[in-house]
Amino acid sequence: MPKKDQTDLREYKLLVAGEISVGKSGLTLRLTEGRFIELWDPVIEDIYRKKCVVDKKDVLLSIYDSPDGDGGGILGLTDREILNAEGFLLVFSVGSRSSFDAITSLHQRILRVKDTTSPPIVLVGHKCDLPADNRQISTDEGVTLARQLGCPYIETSAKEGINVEEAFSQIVREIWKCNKEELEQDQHEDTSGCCARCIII
Ligand SMILES: Nc1nc2c(ncn2[C@@H]2O[C@H](COP(=O)(O)OP(=O)(O)OP(=O)(O)O)[C@@H](O)[C@H]2O)c(=O)[nH]1
Ligand SMILES: [Mg+2]
Repeated sequence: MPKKDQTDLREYKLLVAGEISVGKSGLTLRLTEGRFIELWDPVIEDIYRKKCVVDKKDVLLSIYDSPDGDGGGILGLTDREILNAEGFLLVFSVGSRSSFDAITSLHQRILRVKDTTSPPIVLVGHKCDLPADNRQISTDEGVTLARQLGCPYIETSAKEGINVEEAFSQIVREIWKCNKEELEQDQHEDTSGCCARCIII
């Protein structure tokens, strides 16, 4: 059987977004390069591509690691970057209350720009390796916010390699779920509209 080339694979465009310094690049680089980089040049913007297997399916992830633009983090994100993405990892650091507080407005902006009520999103509480006294956000708070946003919650660490692949797998599953719901909705509209199945003889 011929080996599957990267070009045959379905590509998933993902955006890793969150406040400045929450660890967006750390998370992305841990997945794509398998290592933790303590100091990363924050001005570098890039798209990383990585072939992964999600639920036994080969997929190609195109990950946009949002750069430290004007003002950094969320402020540097443009509408075009949001529009280009199919799935979103909304990242806060469990060691930073302000990064957690920033998630709600980021979420609202994504809904507005994408003009949809439920785009594929995973809420990520990053730097879960931090010791308990450095934590500002509990797991319960993360779970509660995710419930409000209607998305899954996962805690990750690039430093210790915790749940990194799982976070990216989860966003692919969310994309699958949304696409399936859209397909079912379209099929329903096709069959329920009065003229949808008219046959002119
Ligand atoms: N403890 C801990 N520190 C981390 C982790 N991931 C990243 N960091 C540290 O957090 C700091 C910021 O990491 P980056 O990955 O550059 O964060 P960023 O969100 O890409 O930052 P900007 O691009 O500047 O907005 C660096 O000092 C990293 O070493 C992690 O999983 N655990
Ligand atoms: Mg970065």
